[in-house]
Order: sequence, then C-alpha cells, then structure tokens
Amino acid sequence: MATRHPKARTVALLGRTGVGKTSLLEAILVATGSLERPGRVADGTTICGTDPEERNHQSSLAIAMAPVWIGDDKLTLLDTPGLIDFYGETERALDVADVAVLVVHAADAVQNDTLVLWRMAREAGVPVVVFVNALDTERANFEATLQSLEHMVGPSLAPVELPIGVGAEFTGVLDLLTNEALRYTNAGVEHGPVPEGIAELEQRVRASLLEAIVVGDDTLTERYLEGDEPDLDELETTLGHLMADGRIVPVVLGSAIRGVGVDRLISLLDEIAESRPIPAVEDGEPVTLARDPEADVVLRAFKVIVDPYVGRIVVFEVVSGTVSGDLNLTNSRTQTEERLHGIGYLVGAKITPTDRAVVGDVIAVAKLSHVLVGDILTRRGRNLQPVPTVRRTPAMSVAVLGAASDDEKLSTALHRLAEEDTSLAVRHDAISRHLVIDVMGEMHLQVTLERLRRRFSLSLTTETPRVPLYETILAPATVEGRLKKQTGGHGQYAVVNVTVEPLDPMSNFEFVDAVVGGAVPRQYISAVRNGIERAMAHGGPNGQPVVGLRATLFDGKAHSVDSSEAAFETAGSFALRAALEQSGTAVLERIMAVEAAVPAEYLGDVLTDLSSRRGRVIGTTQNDEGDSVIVAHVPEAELMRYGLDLRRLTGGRGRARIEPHHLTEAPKSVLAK
Ligand SMILES: Nc1nc2c(ncn2[C@@H]2O[C@H](COP(=O)(O)OP(=O)(O)OP(=O)(O)O)[C@@H](O)[C@H]2O)c(=O)[nH]1
Ligand SMILES: [Mg+2]
Repeated sequence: MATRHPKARTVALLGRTGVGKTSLLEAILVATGSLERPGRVADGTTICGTDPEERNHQSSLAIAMAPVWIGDDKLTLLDTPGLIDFYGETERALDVADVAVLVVHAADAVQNDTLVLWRMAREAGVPVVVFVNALDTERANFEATLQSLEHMVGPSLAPVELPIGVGAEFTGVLDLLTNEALRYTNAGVEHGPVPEGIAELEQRVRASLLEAIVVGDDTLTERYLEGDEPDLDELETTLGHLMADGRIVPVVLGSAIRGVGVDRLISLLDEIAESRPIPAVEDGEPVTLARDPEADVVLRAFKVIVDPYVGRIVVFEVVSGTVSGDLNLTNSRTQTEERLHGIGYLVGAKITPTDRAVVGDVIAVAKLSHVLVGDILTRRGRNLQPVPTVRRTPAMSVAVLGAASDDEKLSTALHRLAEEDTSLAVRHDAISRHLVIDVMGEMHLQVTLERLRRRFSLSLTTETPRVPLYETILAPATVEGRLKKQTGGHGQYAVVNVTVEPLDPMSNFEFVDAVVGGAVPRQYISAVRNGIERAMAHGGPNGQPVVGLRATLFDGKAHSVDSSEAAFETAGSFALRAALEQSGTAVLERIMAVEAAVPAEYLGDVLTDLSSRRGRVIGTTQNDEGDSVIVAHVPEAELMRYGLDLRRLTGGRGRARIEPHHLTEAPKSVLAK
C-alpha cells in the first residue's frame, strides 16, 4: 500500500446570526466522538462559546475553533460570527479555509447577510457546501429554502439529500448518493430503503444529481450514457473534485440540536481532497505556494487570542512543510527570528500540545509577542510576503475618552485589542488629542467597550470625533520673524525674512532655502523650517492646522553669542504667524472620493442619500458582478457614519471605498459645528 501523508484541512462555518453554526460545531464534535454530550449556546457551555462577551450576547464574536478526526484525517473547524459587524473575522477564516459550510436556517429564505457571505466565500476562492439546519423547527420548509438558494447559487446547486419529515416529524435524511434512508434514533442511525411515498421524487432528484456529477469525468459520462451507474466511491470522488472547483455546490441538511445529518456533512467535507493553493508574494513577484509536506515550513498567522492564563496565543495555518519539535523561523515582515517552542492545537479556549503538524493543519503557539495576523513565518533568507488584504471600510469612527490619568493605559489596551480584533483600528487625533477608533458598527463598539471594561478595568465614554478642518493662506506675503530677548545671562536673538505663498492645499509643505552670504548661518536653516512647520501644525488664526504652502527663507540676521537653534525656530514660527495675519486664511474641509458598489435595486436610494450629504455624483457604471458603481465627491464631515448608513440602506450588500480627494473652502454651516 502506498504510504500517504495524513490529510489536514480547514473548514469555516459561515452563516448569518442564529442559524446554528456554534451548535453545529458542537454537534460535529459529538458525532465524531470528540465530545460525549453537546453543550448549549444558551447556557454558555459550548466548546466555541466560552468568551464572557459571547455568553452575554449569545452570539459568536470572533473566530473559535476545534479539530475533529476522521480516521487519520484531521479537520479544523472554524466557527465564525454571524453578526455583520464581525465579518472581518469571517474574512480571516476564509483566508485559510479549504472549504466553507454555509449554514442556512430551514425556516428562512435566503437573506442579505447570506448573500454577502456567499459572495465573500466566492471572492476568497473557497468552495462552499450548504447545510440547511434546523429542519426540526415548526416553520421549517426545505423546498422553499432550496428555491431561494437556487436563486442565489444558480444551476451548480445540487441537493445531495432530502429530508424525511419536517418539524416534530423530522427523523432523518434520504441519501441520494447511496439511495437509502437514514433514520436517527437514540440508539444510533438506522439504514433502510427509501420509503414508498417519496420514492418517485427521490428518483427524480437523484437522477439530476447523478447527471451533474458524471459530467465531471469523461469516462463516467460515457458509462452513464450507456446505462452503467457509477459506484458510490466513484461518485464521491468525482463529487469531491467538482466541489473543490466550485462546479457543484452540494446541499445537505439536518438539525444541529438533534444531531441529525451531521455525520453526513462530515463525510462530505472529508471528500475535499486537496488543500487550496495559497497566493503570496515572493521577491516581489506573485506566486502560488504549493501545499507540499516536504517543502520549507511556511506558516501564516490568521488569529491572535489573549488567554487570561496562557497569555498571547498566535494561531497559524501550516501552508507548507511539516512541523515537528522546536523550530526557529523568520518573520518575513519584521525580519526577526521567532522561536516556536511547543506547538499545540486549540479546542475552543484550551490548547492541547502536539508534536507534529502537517500541511493544512492549524497550530497554536504561545509566547510569540511580535507576530501579527497576516504575518508569514519561514526559513531565514526567504522573502515571502502575504498578498495585501483590502481592509473593510469602517462603519463609523468614535473618539474614546477615559480619565486623563488613564490615557497611556487606554492607548495600550486599545492597541492590544486591535491585535486580536483586526476589524478594530486605533488612531490618535493630533488636534483633539483624543484616541479615535474605527469600528464596524454599534454592536462592535459596544463589545469593544465591554472588553475594555472586563479585561483592562477601563470605563469609557465615547463621542463623535471632531471633523478635521484645515487652513490655508489666501495670498503671498513677505514678512519678518524677529526674536530679541535680553534676560540675565545669554540673550536670544534671531531674525528671519520669509516669503510665504499658497500651494494646492493637498500638496506637501515646501521649504526653500534662498539665503545668500550666510545671513542665516547654515546650522540654523533647518531650525527655521521646523519652527514654520510647528506653527502650521499648531494652527492658523481659526485654530485649524495649516496646509498647502511654500515658505522661502531669503534673508535674516544672527548674533555670534545670542543666536541658537531654539531662537531661530521661534523666529520661524513668528514669521509664519505674521504671514497668515497679513494675507488672511481660508478654512478648508476635505472632500472624499466615495466609490460605492451596490446591487442595482438600491441605486436610487443610495444616490438620494449621497445628495443629502452635499455629495456630487461624478458617474455611475456597472461592475462585473452586475452591481452599480457610483463615484461621488462628498465632504468628510458628512461621512462619519457612512459605512453604517450604507449598510442600512442596502441590507448589508453595499460596499464603499473612501479616499481623500481634495480640500475646498468649508461652508459656514460646517464652521459652526
Ligand atoms: N430547533 C433548533 N434550534 C437550533 C438548531 N441549531 C441551533 N439552534 C438554536 O438556535 C440558537 C442559535 O444557535 P447558535 O448555534 O448560537 O447560532 P450561530 O449561528 O452560532 O449564531 P451566531 O453566533 O450569532 O452567528 C440557539 O438557541 C440554538 O440552540 C437546530 O438545528 N434546531
Ligand atoms: Mg455562533
């Protein structure tokens, strides 16, 4: 018998909130013998729902994981949040998933969140299996759910099972591949023939499934057309290939709570034969990393978790190679050496040590304080970088205010949270001196504040951040900046003559040294520049930072004893202030270029909304997916919560990219704010 490497694969469970992903993961652990009895989300007793904030909200808020084994094969299951504010986590799970299980509720038609997730999986190139859950609930309707799935997926959707009964009568599934009925009882699963009543329907659905599968293999097609039905093994293998290529999106069904159909889902997942190739950038060139167990070890970090006892844990995907024993690798972002001693895998919140990990495996390593999500670790000398990910547009920005004495602590805490939660961005507003966080919605904000309170004992208030405004000089001015002070010992003496001219407000500050004959000694020139820049940052007559000007230093005076760098810096700042006074300034606001992609049915609403924000629509086109793409110029002041509002307007399906475009004079209404 040919030796083979044990397989390790990663499976992401996706689905909108409440469809039963965390419960399904629990049921899978029970079905594979990893767990004796399932915990319940409502009691906070599931393997993947132990985080206090998650228990509090009864919802998953971050990636959680647990492995299962099928013979030699290992599947690492990633549970993801279903709430839209936390889809950044879902994206990180899709970065590493070999297959995604899109969980839908049998009492739901496909909704916007499901469409968003389906599209995310497709864009990430991850094959999808659909699990229709909760067929035991009263309102369950498999046909209706299937119809709306067909609408979303198209002809590649292929049910592999049909339900036996529904609601309280739901007892099992018809397996279309094996042509038998599986009934789930307390004693286990009973295999039997397809019941008379549904045999005809079963045959019809089965025939179209077989046709869909045999087209994946020329010899199978030929044999099938000659009336020879492929055996189960052949069908499963071909289905596995078609599934991996995304040519078939199989649908299975069941009930996570009753453990029905869960074993069937697992064996279908096990048919995914290969790990997905991983795109990366090597020596500046795009490459695809083969999943080779014999190659260099390449690890990619996709999650950072801080455990109250173990500390910081980094979770990696083994992209290639085989990990065993202690290992020294280089972080290709920082070029620093990282020592991995002791690898393990996560079962919910617990690390279980292991001594070996193969390609496709997921490992957890403690005590790596500098590795961030997205980092690649490999042998020294290799220049391997991740493909840059596009950050989701934040839904809103808020300024967080703590007690003044806590500022340092607050900043540290927020940065620590942002390492774990890549959807959270922290920045410091130089003008208001507030910490500003970009979040993905109200719920994300609330959870972030809860985490700060529980983990760092920080109680905070938030407010809408100040809209940044700028000032620019209206006309050229030639001025003198003079500092002359005689105190006890040394005096301070510096004189500078400067011309200040307006530039395009978006351009960088320009400083020209036009001094001749050493009127301002060499060693003080950069001090003058610094003084002008400091005064610009400090603000003009209207208190806003000054932008867009050229300062030409053309003359000055120095004193052999009383002149110093500090004196020339001050003289420089005096000169700028004098120029601004003399020529006057205009207050500017920033205009952003908004590119919003929305399904056509929302176009009208989105355009109306943009014009209510003082927006100017530049154009509307269509992208490859058939979405309308609007480009508009909108003042930054009107966009503080645009991400959130666009989501509300489009049921979560609209996406926007926002970039600074130009600065223009701010209307009075903005100045009054
Ligand atoms: N009747 C029934 N209830 C279910 C089933 N699966 C899950 N539930 C219940 O539905 C509720 C939500 O289940 P979760 O597993 O937390 O759902 P989730 O998809 O993880 O939700 P988020 O974490 O918010 O994304 C819980 O109360 C479960 O007990 C099922 O198959 N049948
Ligand atoms: Mg959950």
